[in-house]
Amino acid sequence: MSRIALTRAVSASLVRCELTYLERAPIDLDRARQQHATYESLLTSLGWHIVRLPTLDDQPDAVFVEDAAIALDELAILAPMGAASRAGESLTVEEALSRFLPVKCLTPPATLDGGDVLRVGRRVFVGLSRRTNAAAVDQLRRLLDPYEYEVIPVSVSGALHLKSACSFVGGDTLLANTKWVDVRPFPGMTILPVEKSEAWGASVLFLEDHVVMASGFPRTAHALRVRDLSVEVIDLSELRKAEGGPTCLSILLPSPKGDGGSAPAV
Ligand code: CIR
Repeated sequence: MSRIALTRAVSASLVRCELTYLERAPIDLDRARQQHATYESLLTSLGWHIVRLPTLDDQPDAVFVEDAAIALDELAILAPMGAASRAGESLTVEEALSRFLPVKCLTPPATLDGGDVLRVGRRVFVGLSRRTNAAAVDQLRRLLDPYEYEVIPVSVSGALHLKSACSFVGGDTLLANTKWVDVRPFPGMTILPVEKSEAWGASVLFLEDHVVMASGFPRTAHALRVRDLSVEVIDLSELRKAEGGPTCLSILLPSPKGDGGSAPAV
């Protein structure tokens, strides 16, 4: 049985996206759409069933669906997004998620982007970034305590989100740009550092035996392949100009109970 990935088409207004660390560069919208289609096809070929959220042409960053919510095994969580300009994305995400999972919401003053949430088993690491605050960590901890998740804050600086700076890549391994993320909250994990020349390479989408990564990081790809991971490299040049990466283009729903699968890191 396929697993479900929520995605959303590239908005016509993508060129007006939020930018925090990158200078604005011309984005080729057609190419962005082709790259997004390739991403969706790749997920499909890896056994994911794509459920498309409604297109929101007046929401520039709406293609980066991961930021609007977190999907865990037992529930999904929506939060006020860290960028006020993105608030209009949440409703359609909530509607779609509620078809699959109970949905709970964080409330102001909490702000949280899903890109700051990295789940490894029952541990939920939450990046404290420009988008996600300590109030979100507190609320999330209270919400998830009954489900026996441990919520662990992690300092992020120099990167937009926690998952711009590090990714779980299976076993006990964290691929990380250690300049952007404090790895002390990950005791017991093996840190696989990216090279200085591949600062953005630490953002990869781990799908159990496959890793999806953007092109342009050959050393990181090699380091993952020698760990016996099957690395799928795709061109995300236009979406990267909007500070997006491979994780932010989908919300991966947990596997239905009983199919023998386990949830990926999200
Ligand atoms: C933003 O600044 O919100 C978008 N331009 C990029 C969001 C990328 N999200 C992610 O990596 N999780």
